[in-house]
Amino acid sequence: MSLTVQALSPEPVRALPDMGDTPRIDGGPTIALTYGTYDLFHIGHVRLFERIKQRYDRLIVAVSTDEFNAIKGKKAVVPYADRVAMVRACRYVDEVIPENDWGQKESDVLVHGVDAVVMGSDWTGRFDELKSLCDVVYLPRTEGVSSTELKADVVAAVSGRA
Ligand code: C2G
Repeated sequence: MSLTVQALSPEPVRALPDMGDTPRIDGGPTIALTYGTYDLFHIGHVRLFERIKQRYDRLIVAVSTDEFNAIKGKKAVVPYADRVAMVRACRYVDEVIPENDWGQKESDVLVHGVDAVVMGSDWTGRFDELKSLCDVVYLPRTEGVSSTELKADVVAAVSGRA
């Protein structure tokens, strides 16, 4: 009877679903990735980052460029460079990358060794195609605040309707 040693194929390293505090098999920091425009940076954005960092060791934030927002049919009040600076200044954020198109997510996950893509609940289901590569987590939005509402409040205030 000959004993042959068969090389085991290395399993992809990633954390268990939504239990971000579970250490990675390679012992490295667990990594989360999230996407957004972050226009008129507000408490809803901060609370999302805070909750992600309660679950994962590192947070990478992909900020939509002005060109990509045009593709999304959105126009941010705050220019891209300033939105990046404000997101980067948030203590929960470890790295900022640009979001240039809808199709970059799979390569972002692979290039950055992401354990989980985390989005607010208004995106529920829309990132599920990534589940073959990493965990996909949707967290409840912070109620009562949004960039759109803030814009409407400013317009109302300026036009004396507030
Ligand atoms: N968010 C939240 N609570 C709010 C407002 C926003 O948790 N009150 C979350 C959203 O759910 C999202 C993130 O903050 O996960 C960023 O929101 P937006 O800046 O509005 O992002 P959006 O323009 O929807 O871009 O490819 C995905 C897109 O880039 C998402």
